[in-house]
Amino acid sequence: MYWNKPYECMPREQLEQLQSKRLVKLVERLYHNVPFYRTKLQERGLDPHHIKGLEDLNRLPFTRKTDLRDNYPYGLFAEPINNIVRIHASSGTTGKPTVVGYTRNDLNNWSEIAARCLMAASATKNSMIQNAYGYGLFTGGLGIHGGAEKLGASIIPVSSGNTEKQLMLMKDFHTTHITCTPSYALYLAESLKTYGIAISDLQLKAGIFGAEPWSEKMREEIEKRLHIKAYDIYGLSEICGPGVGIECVEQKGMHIWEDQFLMEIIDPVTEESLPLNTMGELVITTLTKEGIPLLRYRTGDRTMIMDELCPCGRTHRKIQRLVGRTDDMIIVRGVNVFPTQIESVLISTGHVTANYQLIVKREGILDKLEVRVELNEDQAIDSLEDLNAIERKILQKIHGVLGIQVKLTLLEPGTLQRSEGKAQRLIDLRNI
Ligand code: DLL
Repeated sequence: MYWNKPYECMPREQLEQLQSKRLVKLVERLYHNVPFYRTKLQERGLDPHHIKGLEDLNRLPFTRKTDLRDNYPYGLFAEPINNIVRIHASSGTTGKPTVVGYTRNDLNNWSEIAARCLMAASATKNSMIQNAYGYGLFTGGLGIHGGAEKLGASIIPVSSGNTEKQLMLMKDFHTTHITCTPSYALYLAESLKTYGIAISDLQLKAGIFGAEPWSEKMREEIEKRLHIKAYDIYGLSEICGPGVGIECVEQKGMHIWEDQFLMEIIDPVTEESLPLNTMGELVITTLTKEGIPLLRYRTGDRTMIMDELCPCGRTHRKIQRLVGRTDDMIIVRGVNVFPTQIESVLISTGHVTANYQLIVKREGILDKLEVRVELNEDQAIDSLEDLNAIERKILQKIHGVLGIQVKLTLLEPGTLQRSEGKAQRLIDLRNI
């Protein structure tokens, strides 16, 4: 089912014409309204009439997260502040947050795509959506909220945290859809037993999970434990929060709403554009944003644009499930690994949970990795030999699949701290 069929199923030729037209207008506006972009374009000898359409995309400059920081707080805004009706910000681990501003039209467009997402992930006007993404400067809560209201579904704006209350509401309010991070979804599943709630007490049908990398194995785990369909949703605050893209019922890649976002995949080192079906860094140009439109924003997210028509009928291209962020990549003896790859292997052994943490240290020029993971609750261990055997088996599997040697620490169930939002999987002690 579609929220906006004419747009979601627009023939590709027409979609690309629309993108071209919007790109030309965008460059014109940025040139006139944002000194940062005017300078960048002038440095390349460009003014707006040089940009005729998609074919000129390659000539345009990239934007990086540091550009937002350097122009903190409002330097990249393309509208006067009195036209900005909402501010969001993402808190980096260090320093100043990245600040974004939305005009009234931006909020309308955002709720439009969030509504498309919710519907693509099986929600309808009749759904009861429990929104456990954080409300506040983080875009998760209010982004989903706007979409659900537009859709006409019933929304429970519970925000993140307070697990006991989440489960009580889920049961008493007959929640059909839950929205939160995948790691928190797993924690909710784990906590059912603690609070004496049975799956049969719930009417949950689906979950819409994103904001952090997760693996296909993690999806299987969540679906199995909560008896739901788990859909992957993508977004980032610099571009507009949740709703940039979503999986449809096919659950094979996320459609990116290409009438609003122009995507490219580049080689993060050479910055060259890469063809479809090739892994690289996702770069996004916002085509409709007024408050803070961005040209060729380097997301740092690793994925590929899939070259295939989706049976669901949507014509907007899909990206593959995100492997992770370029900055989360660990190089262990020359092998590049992402936390999600380790997650997949761990879950597939059947002995441990998806509660894990990776600790990476640098010794000389080598990264050393410690994998800390909790054993399954029902894992029978009668002796030290049993434990050693499990450890050997997991280490072999990690080596077999990923080709890396790690230190493995098996923990009692419930040892690692649970997160209510984004889980911190990687503890990087490398100081680089
Ligand atoms: O996490 C927005 C969001 C909220 C998305 C709710 C989905 C659901 P930021 O805090 O700015 O915004 O973080 C954005 O999170 O660049 C990715 O690295 C990561 N991320 C977001 N969605 C996914 C996903 C929100 N589905 C950063 N899979 C992005 C993997 C994701 N990583």
